[in-house]
Amino acid sequence: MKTIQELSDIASQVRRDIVRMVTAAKSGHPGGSLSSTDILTALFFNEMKQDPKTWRRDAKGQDAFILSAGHLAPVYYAVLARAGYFDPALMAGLRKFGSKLQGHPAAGYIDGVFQPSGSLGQGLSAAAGIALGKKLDAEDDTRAFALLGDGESEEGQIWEAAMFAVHHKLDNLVAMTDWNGMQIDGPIETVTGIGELNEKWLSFGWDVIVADGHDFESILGAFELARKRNGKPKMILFRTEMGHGVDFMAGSHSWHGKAPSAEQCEAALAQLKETLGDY
Ligand SMILES: Cc1ncc(C[n+]2csc(CCOP(=O)(O)OP(=O)(O)O)c2C)c(N)n1
Repeated sequence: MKTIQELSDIASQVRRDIVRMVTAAKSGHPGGSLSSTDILTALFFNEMKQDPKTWRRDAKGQDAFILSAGHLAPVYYAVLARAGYFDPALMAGLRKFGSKLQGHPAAGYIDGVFQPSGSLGQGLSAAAGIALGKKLDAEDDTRAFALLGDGESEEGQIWEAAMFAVHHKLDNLVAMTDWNGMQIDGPIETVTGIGELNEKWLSFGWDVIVADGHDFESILGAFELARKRNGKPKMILFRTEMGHGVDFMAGSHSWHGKAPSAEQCEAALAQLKETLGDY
């Protein structure tokens, strides 16, 4: 278990990794990666039962995580690398031809990836399938997690999975939403309003927890609540800020899928503490 300070230090390094990777690739998705950094850092370093040394793609005997919002690959790769799933040097190859780190996660290239993603809306269904499999196998001590975007939640398949998970009483399923209020074309409410997400998930029969996705006490508290099973799948709605940690990216959808220039990269890195060494 990491302390709050340690988690915060790792998250700072992960944010540096994201900025450097996307700058080097000259493309990618920094905004949502930076908004979900604290969530995934806390998840991988303190919450999930998963060990890089014994990781198995069939998810048996360990927790599973599906990045449903597959465009958030930069944060996923950085957290996996820093947690010991693969050599951090691989991060330099993001989006390059032949690299194991494609622009959206591909399964079978690096440990830690159970399911390819990038086509929005599918990952919650995959996580629900894993959770149901664990129930059928009577594997009670491990769970399935999925991270969704709030823009992604405009996809119909999300709500099919929501009904499926309640129907099968998948209380071993923990979904999380990076609720940054932005998506590719602008604020969610101006693209296709999703309204009060908490009311929606509640009305679908889920156990809903709302937390601050940039406060580790709040994130860990939400995970603790989610651990208490009560017969329902859990949705943790994490309030976040697009581009969090880099002042000129913060709060703007324009950084959804755009690479910083070399100068912008330096300016961003200067705002982020280096703790583990750049790859
Ligand atoms: C099925 C599908 N439709 C459209 C896209 C293109 N797309 C990629 S990311 C994105 C917006 C997602 O918004 P959100 O989930 O809020 O992510 P964020 O902007 O916070 O990174 C869209 C429309 C896609 N990847 N898959």
